[in-house]
Amino acid sequence: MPRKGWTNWRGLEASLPEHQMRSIFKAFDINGDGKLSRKELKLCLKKFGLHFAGLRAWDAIGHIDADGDGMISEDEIDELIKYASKWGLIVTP
Ligand SMILES: [Ca+2]
Ligand SMILES: [Ca+2]
Repeated sequence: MPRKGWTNWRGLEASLPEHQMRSIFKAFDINGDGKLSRKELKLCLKKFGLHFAGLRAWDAIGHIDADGDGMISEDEIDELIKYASKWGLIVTP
């Protein structure tokens, strides 16, 4: 898991390249099933220093989860990365 540059990041005037954002999301697949559950996403958003991580995770999955399994699969991570801008996380190409 990457340790530098984002651990204490609060989303203020900070940005992450897309590939790094993706690897962070993947690192939070704690049970290794290849998908992010709401619980895993919540932990990830907390790590980003976001408030209301649980609500945000709920909201994001509601919008992004295309196949309705309640989790963010690898395909859906692309949408999650786009969604991150709504939380003030700046993603650069
Ligand atoms: Ca998982
Ligand atoms: Ca899904």
